[in-house]
Amino acid sequence: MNEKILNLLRNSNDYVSGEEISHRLGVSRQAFWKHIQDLKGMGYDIVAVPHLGYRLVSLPDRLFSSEIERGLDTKFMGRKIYYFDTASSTNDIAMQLASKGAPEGTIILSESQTKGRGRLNRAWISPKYKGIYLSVILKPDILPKDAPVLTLLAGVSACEALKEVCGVDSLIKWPNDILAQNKKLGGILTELNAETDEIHHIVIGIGLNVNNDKKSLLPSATSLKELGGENVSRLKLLQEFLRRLEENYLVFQKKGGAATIEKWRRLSDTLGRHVRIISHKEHIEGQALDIDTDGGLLVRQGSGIMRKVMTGDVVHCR
Ligand code: BT5
Repeated sequence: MNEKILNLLRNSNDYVSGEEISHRLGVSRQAFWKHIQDLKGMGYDIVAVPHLGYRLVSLPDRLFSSEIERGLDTKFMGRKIYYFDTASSTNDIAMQLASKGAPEGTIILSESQTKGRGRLNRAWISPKYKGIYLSVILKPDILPKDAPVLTLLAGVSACEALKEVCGVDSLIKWPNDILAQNKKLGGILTELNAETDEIHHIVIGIGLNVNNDKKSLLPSATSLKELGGENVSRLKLLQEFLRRLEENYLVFQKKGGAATIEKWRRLSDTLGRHVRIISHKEHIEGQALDIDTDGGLLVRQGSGIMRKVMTGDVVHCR
């Protein structure tokens, strides 16, 4: 009923009388009034003027599923939404839901995370209502060894959405950092449930700093608000990201990863640089030459030997 009331208010540029709404929706005046209080409690700014009625002045800065669904034209990406005000980690919830059969394209969103994670269990700082903390369930018909391309695909989709909605030029530091002005704007955490030759499901987690104030950010981090000086609609950015993710993923499913990798090369901040790659196994230093078809980074060491790196933290040396 809340949604129906909202739709009526949205579709009117003027005040709508409470009596008319109650009548049209077949609810009592008292029940209608309760719904209005409910919506106000959710942050919808609804003004009531005696003899004129009700008017929707502004929407809350929340990623409610009903708001996301409006205007989202994807086929399956974000068609099933789990929304939380606070969650431990959206990736953990997504892994559980996927194991229970949640369909491809299901998304899990939270306004804040108490145990937001990066790779190797590092913390992802997730202040309430400031960023986008999203996990997407995918079930691609690919071998587990090719899954890293999906991290690249998510990064490309994020950069495309950032450009489209905010006009921000962002770059990707291999494999999963979204950078703007050399600072970390977002990160991607891809997790799989797979056997040797079969993927059951993949969860792509993405965290983006949107309306964070400078003082609440790590020195190595930035946010869209810091970059542009004003608040950004998380809702529009999220919708565009889902749209781009679906578009790129459909191409990937049909034709393989070549198009993703081509786009990634153009958005890469790593290729051509002298890099140091730190993994639990070893440190490798050399020139980042290219990206392989499975998403691995090809590095030429000082000795001339070519190495392919599948995981690790990259330091851009120069
Ligand atoms: C990442 O890991 O960059 C992946 C982050 C993925 C977060 C999303 S949020 C939704 C979903 N649910 C989750 O639980 N996770 C995903 P990594 O490359 O390991 O980088 C982690 C490092 O980034 C930390 O050790 C910090 O140095 C830094 N960091 C932490 N929070 C940050 C933030 N909000 N902005 C920029 N840098 C941050």
